[in-house]
Amino acid sequence: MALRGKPVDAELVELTELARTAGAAVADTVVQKADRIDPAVWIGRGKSEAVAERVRSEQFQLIIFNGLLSPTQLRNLQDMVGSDVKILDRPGLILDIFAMHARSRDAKLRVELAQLQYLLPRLAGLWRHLERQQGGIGTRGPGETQIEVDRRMARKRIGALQEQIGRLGRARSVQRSGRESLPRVALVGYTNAGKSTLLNALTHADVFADDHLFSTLDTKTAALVFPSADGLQGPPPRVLVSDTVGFIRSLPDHLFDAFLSTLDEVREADLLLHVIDASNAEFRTQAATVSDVLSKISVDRPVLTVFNKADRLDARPDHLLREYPDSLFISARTGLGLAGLRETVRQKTVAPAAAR
Ligand SMILES: Nc1nc2c(ncn2[C@@H]2O[C@H](COP(=O)(O)OP(=O)(O)OP(=O)(O)O)[C@@H](O)[C@H]2O)c(=O)[nH]1
Ligand SMILES: [Mg+2]
Repeated sequence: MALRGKPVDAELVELTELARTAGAAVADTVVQKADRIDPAVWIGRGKSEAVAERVRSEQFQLIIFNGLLSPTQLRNLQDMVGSDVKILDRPGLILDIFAMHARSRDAKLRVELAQLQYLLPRLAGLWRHLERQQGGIGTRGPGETQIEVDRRMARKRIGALQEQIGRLGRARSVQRSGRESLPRVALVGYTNAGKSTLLNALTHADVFADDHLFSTLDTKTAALVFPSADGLQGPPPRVLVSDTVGFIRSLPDHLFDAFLSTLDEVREADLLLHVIDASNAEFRTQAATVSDVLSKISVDRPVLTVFNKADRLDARPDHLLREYPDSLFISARTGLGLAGLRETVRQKTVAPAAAR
């Protein structure tokens, strides 16, 4: 893995987590001082040569760069390490994880769209590569034509995907409007904060949760049923709770755009639960990333801040209470604080409706 500038440890931890989620074992990490950057290769010239040398001698299979490589940088680096070593930048790595975790047709279409848009400007590099392998006079002409063919096909496919995704989105919105008019709650938060675990704990939905980044690409909605108050007639009050795709710092633009409409649930929610992993040293940066995304997509819904994974801390730190006075402290895993959370959600959703 290659990082640039003065990376905080957290950035290294996160990149390692991403690599692990994608199935890579990290053999070594290289950090480049910010003042020695050669724009042609993203890191320093000397460092890039040293990396290429080590990659060859130790037969590493993959290099991951913690940033966005331009198509030219990618090509230059690829030329240095040779064609059998895979080079990924951070967006490429995240795209790969999304591709791995996409299950539904909808998620698969979205990931394919983002991948094609990411690949389109990089196609020329891929082809140059093949030409070089084949070598020889006469291979260039067909190669160049092939790039044009590929680009045209990619653009056509992008158009078709956008259309299909648009259609699915409209169908979903019709479906949503046909749902019972129950209050809606959406779980938002940084990837791995525990949103899916919390959805399961609150609603007994059977949503997949695990210790990998971006486990959830398909948002699931389930009902949270409150016990009926004594003496009240009729069905017990309920709200609909939706899981969402996790956020991450510098999410690739194409992915952001492709998954944007899945956040409609968030835009239309009556209440957002912002789930924060209290045990993560970087929780403040993570929470800020989430708030930034929410304001970027102009979500202006009431937010309840929920610090999760309390079981990993000894006690609720006083400073958190001061910094986030209205927040709750819970553990989706052990159930700690869930009764209080349910009651707060009830007060902020069904209780006002009943009082009307
Ligand atoms: N110790 C502890 N671990 C938890 C708690 N809640 C969730 N986890 C763990 O944190 C990891 C991530 O949980 P998920 O529910 O998949 O997180 P998520 O926010 O849905 O993640 P993405 O879908 O990847 O964005 C899993 O290994 C959970 O078991 C908790 O309260 N305490
Ligand atoms: Mg999840």
